[in-house]
Amino acid sequence: MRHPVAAGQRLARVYACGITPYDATHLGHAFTYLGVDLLNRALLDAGHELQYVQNVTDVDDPLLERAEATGTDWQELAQQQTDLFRADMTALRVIPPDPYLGVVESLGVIGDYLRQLHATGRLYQVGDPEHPDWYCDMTGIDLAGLSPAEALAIFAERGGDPDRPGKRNPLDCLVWRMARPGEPAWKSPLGEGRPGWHIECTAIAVSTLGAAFDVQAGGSDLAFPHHPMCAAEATALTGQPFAQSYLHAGMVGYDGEKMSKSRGNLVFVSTLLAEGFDPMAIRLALLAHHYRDDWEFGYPELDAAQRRLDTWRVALAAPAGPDAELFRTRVRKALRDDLDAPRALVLMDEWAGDAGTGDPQAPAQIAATLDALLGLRLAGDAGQPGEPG
Ligand code: 5CA
Ligand code: ZN
Repeated sequence: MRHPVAAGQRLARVYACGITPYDATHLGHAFTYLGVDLLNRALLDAGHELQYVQNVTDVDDPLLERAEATGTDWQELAQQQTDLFRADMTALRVIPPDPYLGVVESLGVIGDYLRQLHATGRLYQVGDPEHPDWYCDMTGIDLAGLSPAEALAIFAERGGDPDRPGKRNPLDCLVWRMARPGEPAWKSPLGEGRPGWHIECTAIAVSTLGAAFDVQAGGSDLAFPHHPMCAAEATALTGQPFAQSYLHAGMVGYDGEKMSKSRGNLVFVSTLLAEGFDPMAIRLALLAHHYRDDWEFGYPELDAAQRRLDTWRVALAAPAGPDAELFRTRVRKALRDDLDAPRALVLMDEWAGDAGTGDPQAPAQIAATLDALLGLRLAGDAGQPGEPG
């Protein structure tokens, strides 16, 4: 869905890398998608029409391994976790993507793009004759500021296989894994199998947003290799740039380490909601950190956010308050400066401190600004996400 504005406004095209649907939605995921949400709200506020697309990695090694380890059907696991993620995002008032596309439902376009990539001579096969998997040559890839040695080490940590014998170049990435017994597989122009990771986002982004779209978003763990690999594939395919800029959210830690599925140190949004935490307090606790910063979660942050919300709610219930227009100008300025939400929250603390006298219209106008720009709905019912302003 596009969010239309006056004719002639420029379209902003945003792609967010979506979850791999197991262990969703932890606070690290939520922090990343709130960063994207701040961007989307700022774009809408600036008068752009917004086209926002997201994938869900509903078939991949880690998902299949989790399903196997827990004796669950992988499709059921993916569906249940995707539903949970969407419900959590709704509770946090994150504007939803449209389309929100799974890999399985995108296999047609992925196969089509692989056929075109093959025609460029970039694809080649590696492995035993029974399962000759397809790789894409990554010559010329942007190393995102890393040295070649660092790039290889990170590639190995994040799903890559630099040491697989037979590859032309250690950084070349798997694009199509040939069928193995017991693994899900689909027909394609390259034979029966399933896609590698990066090609899914290349195909879903290019087919929905076109080449040279505005922003690709995700956590900073996608800054290499995932985003440059998507870009290398897309450029080989279209002859044009892929994303023109990136949003990379900082990593949320817990218990001294990055919150991650493999470490198991996870705090889930759904658990916090079930424990009775106010979704707006969860949102506020996350917004208190700049989207680019790494930080460590602790429960006192939620209590502090709840107290802050309570103070703001009291202030918004006052009969009058300081000038709402000035407040909105300042909040906009903070957000247009690299989405500085923490500064916007301090501005609200200051407004709340002075509430009580002034303009009787101000409290309602302030509530509307908090809602549109920060996604914080503090008055009335919870409302529907996707309706900023
Ligand atoms: N399906 C791929 C992207 S195509 C994937 O990375 N899935 S994920 O489930 O592992 O992560 C979903 C999003 O959450 C990604 O943007 C990832 O960068 C982000 N993310 C994961 N862990 C954290 C964390 N601890 N802090 C902040 N963001 C995180
Ligand atoms: Zn992705």
